[in-house]
Amino acid sequence: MRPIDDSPLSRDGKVLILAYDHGLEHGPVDFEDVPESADPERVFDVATHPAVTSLAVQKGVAEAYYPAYEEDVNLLAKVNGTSNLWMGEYDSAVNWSVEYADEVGADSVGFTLYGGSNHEVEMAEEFRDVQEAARDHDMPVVMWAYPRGQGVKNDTKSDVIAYAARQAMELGADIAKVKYPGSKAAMEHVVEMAGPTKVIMSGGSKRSDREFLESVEAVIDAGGAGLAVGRNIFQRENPEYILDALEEVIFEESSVDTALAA
Ligand code: FBP
Repeated sequence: MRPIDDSPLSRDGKVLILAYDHGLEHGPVDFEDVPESADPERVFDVATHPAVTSLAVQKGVAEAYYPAYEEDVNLLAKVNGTSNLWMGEYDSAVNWSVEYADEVGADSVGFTLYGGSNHEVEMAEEFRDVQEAARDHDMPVVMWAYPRGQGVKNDTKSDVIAYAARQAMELGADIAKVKYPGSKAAMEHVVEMAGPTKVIMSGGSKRSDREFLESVEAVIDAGGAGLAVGRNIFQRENPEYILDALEEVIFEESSVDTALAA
């Protein structure tokens, strides 16, 4: 395991990754509510907020926009990803190598593993190559640990999420990004199963400020390291407001009431 505390991915051991690969994963539908969010420049500007420890994007967005932001934004190269235009068992293409991500300026890498998919074995082998290359380049590895596919009946069950976090640890991820298992107690179990691998919550679809922040507070209280979030930031008209509140909850360990009152 590579300690992340001294890496650009974290601030004081905590993590807030702004994820912006939705144009590939979901398509333009995710930009409909706030049309300016289709412009990567707007999201790179948002990523300069001090609460954001890293911005996760795909290769094409990194190549086109990162050169103007390399002084102000830490780059997480999301090395695999796919559209939802096709049908079939869950899988994801590896779109750029760790070596190339390093050339583009990435500080860390991210990889989605669909445990339970009929393609899990091939994906785990691809993850091996990514994880070992990342070690060679001294880059922390974040696994989007998303059990999905024919082998998984319910991907929101806390046992399944705990298994995903454990799988991330056993395969050598430094951070496991998992769905919120529904309660602080369930999250504590997930964190325990991940051992030395840090656990962060996946943001999910847009929710009210309070509901979203309360889930983040529960993650921090349970020993989680933070959050990787996309829609709950860029689908808001005022992303800075929710980032200010997240800064309070994640880095200052303030309550949601304090964060919302600030
Ligand atoms: P969100 O906070 O918007 O959920 O973003 C996190 C993320 O993992 C993105 O990196 C990815 O594009 C998306 O969620 C995948 O969402 P889904 O759960 O629909 O596959």
